[in-house]
Amino acid sequence: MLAKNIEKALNEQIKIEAESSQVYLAMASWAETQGFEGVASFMYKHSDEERMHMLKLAKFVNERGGHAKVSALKAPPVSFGSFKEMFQTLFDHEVMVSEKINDLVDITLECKDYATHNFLQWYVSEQIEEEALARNILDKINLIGDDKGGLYLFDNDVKLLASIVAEN
Ligand code: OFO
Repeated sequence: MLAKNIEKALNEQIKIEAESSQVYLAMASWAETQGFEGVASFMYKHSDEERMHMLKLAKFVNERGGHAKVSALKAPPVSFGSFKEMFQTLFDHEVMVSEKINDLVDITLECKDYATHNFLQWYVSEQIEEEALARNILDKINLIGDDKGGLYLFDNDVKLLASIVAEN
């Protein structure tokens, strides 16, 4: 059975994952309108993954006798300036999510809720991968700058990355 404070904290994380999905969906749509098919498909997939993270949490909360809440979400931005800014936003967002997951892990230890602690380890590992991926893309785009040819090749690269992410 989940303690009330853990249920509340998990519900806050459910909202964060849902908002992440929305942000990446907005990024996908913006990239698509800019003609960057690879970046768009990467972001659509990333948005789906965040929804999966949200559902995994919701199912866990309900299985443990709590109630997963579906909250109103903050609307994400409509446009993102440049691809460099967009990937910086993505990276910063993932760092924020990692901090929230770490806070959650802290609470489970304080409350000696080892089942939730164990469940959250999946998210801890996932965040290591997501931060590394975002950092990797950001490094690439920082190298390219505003070079149009470079951005075209980058888009193709990211498209490949999206298909690899989809297979896993
Ligand atoms: Fe990208 O974050 Fe979910 O967990």
